[in-house]
Amino acid sequence: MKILVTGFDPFGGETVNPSWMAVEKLTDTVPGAEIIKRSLPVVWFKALDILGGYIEEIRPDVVVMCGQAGGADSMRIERVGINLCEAKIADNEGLHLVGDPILKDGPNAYFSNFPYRAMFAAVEEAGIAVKHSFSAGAYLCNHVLYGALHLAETKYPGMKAGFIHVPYLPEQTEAKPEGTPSMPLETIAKAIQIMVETIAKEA
Ligand code: PCA
Repeated sequence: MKILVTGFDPFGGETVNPSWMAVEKLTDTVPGAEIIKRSLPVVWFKALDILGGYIEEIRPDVVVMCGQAGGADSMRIERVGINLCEAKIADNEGLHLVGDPILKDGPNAYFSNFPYRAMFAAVEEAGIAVKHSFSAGAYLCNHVLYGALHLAETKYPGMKAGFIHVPYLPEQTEAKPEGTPSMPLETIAKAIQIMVETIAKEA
């Protein structure tokens, strides 16, 4: 089995993105699967084009995309991608979208189809905070989740996909309001590693 795992570039004034830092730390193989790691730009439609290119080249069985959710106090397993581009901030190339569809005439939403329940249980068992989430927002993380699930539906039958949101690193919260939650990089990386190992067993 091949599992493609992605993280994002830094965005929104941050100098790092814990999602890519954690993905980079994953092992290259787990029992039953090869892990292929790639980063994606925080740029509307370009991120999807690049992801589509990786999928075409690698032909993964499962796509696990990861991104930063500033303010989250746990790992978040995203269960839904919606057909909407709407954000308070522009992307990394200055494009600001408010209310555009990702795909004109596309379905309103897709559900993640990676083995989220087993992934949740395995991370919880390891003592790491994790939640199911029913909105990945409407910025780039939702964008690639919806896009990957649409590709699975229309072009790569049987491919599974889903999204994992991760908290800030402690160092990112130093200049932010007191109480802004964070998680150490090692913990985030361990949680993603456990989820990927679970996918290799379950998917
Ligand atoms: N988080 C953003 C986009 C890139 C990232 O890491 C999001 O939640 O949409």
